Order: sequence, then C-alpha cells, then structure tokens
Amino acid sequence: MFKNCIVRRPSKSMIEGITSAPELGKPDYELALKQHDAYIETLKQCGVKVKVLDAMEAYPDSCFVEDVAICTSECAVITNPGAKSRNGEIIGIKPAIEAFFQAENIHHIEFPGTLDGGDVMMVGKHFYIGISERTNKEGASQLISHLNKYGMTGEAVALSEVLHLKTALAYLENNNLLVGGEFITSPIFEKFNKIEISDDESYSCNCIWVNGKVIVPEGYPKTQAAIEERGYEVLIVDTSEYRKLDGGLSCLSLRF
Ligand code: CIR
Repeated sequence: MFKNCIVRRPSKSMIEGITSAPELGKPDYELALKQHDAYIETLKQCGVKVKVLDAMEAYPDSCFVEDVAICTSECAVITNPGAKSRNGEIIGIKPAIEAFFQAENIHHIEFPGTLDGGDVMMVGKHFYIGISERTNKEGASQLISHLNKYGMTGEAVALSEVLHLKTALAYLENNNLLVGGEFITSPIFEKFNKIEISDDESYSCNCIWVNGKVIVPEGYPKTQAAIEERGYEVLIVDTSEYRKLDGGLSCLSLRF
C-alpha cells in the first residue's frame, strides 16, 4: 500500500517540454493545471497524502516528477536523468526526498550512469529497469546495487520502440500486468496475467495502481473495460495536455 505521493505543479514553460509528437500541438497550460488538480484529487481518493511541490519554470518537463527519483518502502534513489534539459531537476527533488527518507537511505545514480524513473517498474521487491535512450546499463546496475543493500533485486530489460519502460507496461499488483507494444511477446513478462493493450489505445498502457484502485487516462474505453473486468475500481483522469509531451499518469507522481 502507498501512503504518500509527491507531485510537482506544471510550469508555464511546459509548452517547451520535450515531445516526440509535435503534431498533437503545444499543451494548454491552464487546462494542464486543471487536469493536475483533478489528478491530485484522484490520488487522494485512493487514500494517499499528496505533497505538492511548486512549479520549476527553468525546467519545462519538471512536472514529470517520476523521472527524478525512485522511492521504495526502504530507501530512495535520486536519479541522473538522461535528457540534458532535465538533468537539473534533481536539485529540486532533493529537499522533498529528504523530508521523507533518512540521509543514510538516500542514494544517487552517478555519471556515467543515467536513469529515468519512468524506466523503473516495481513488482514487489523486484524492479524491472528499461535500457532506453534515457537509462543506460551503468545506471541500471547502480540502481540494482543500491536495491540489493535492502534485500531488493532488479533486472535490465532492453527496449527499442517506446520512450520509457512504463510507457508500455503497468503493474497492477496480484500478478496482473498491463502490457502493450513491444512487450506483448516478450518472454520476460510471460509469467504475469497479461492484459494486452491494443495499438489504438497504446497510450493507456500508462495507468497507475494506487491502493487497490487503478487510475486510467480518459478516452480509452477498451483499456478501462479490461481493467474493470479484472475486478478493479477504475478512476479516470484526463491527461490530454501531458500526452502532448509524451507524459502520462505514472510520470506525474512518486508513489511510496
Ligand atoms: C520527457 O521527454 O522527458 C518528457 N517530455 C516526458 C516524460 C515522461 N515521463 C515518464 O514517462 N516517466
């Protein structure tokens, strides 16, 4: 169960955020704020406390707070984000992490290792770590050695088509895994009860399980129905403005 979430308000500069889909247009900041309000309220409905950090105007992608830290029940690891324009975001997350974790349980990914939290999927005490354009093998192995100190384990997963591992995977607990795109046929995820997401709803692979409920982005009825069929209560949040920056539900919070 999660007790806490950390989120960061989007900045006006978000219109300059990194995107692979410029054809979707620039995000509407006012609408993004409203969607962020709804996201926070929905997290609260799942029984977590939400720490809301101020916007960082110098960092257009800083609302995607998931990428700058890995928070577990035992320790936190501040990452070394692989995109240059995002690297400085780690300075902003430090005080928030220090408010929740003892100094000796806070670790760092150091150069030449790079790692984005969006590449890290927690399944109990085991962590799958995507090797992507943002996360390299050195970053993954540094993370694994930090996790090992607390009796947790990790393994690297190659990816080639998506931005982050969790762009196409979401663990819903009880061995249930939402899976899309290149991971549908991957032997690594064979042992899970897979809920396959069709290509026309691929964005909705990025859902989040929070204390028994599953938050799903608005506009993906097949995904919603498939998750409900497994017995979950589904809560819907519109993330249209974040999608324009390749971001989604998981990217917008740290949950621990
Ligand atoms: C980026 O490219 O870094 C942002 N525009 C989107 C980050 C999405 N984060 C995530 O999937 N964890």
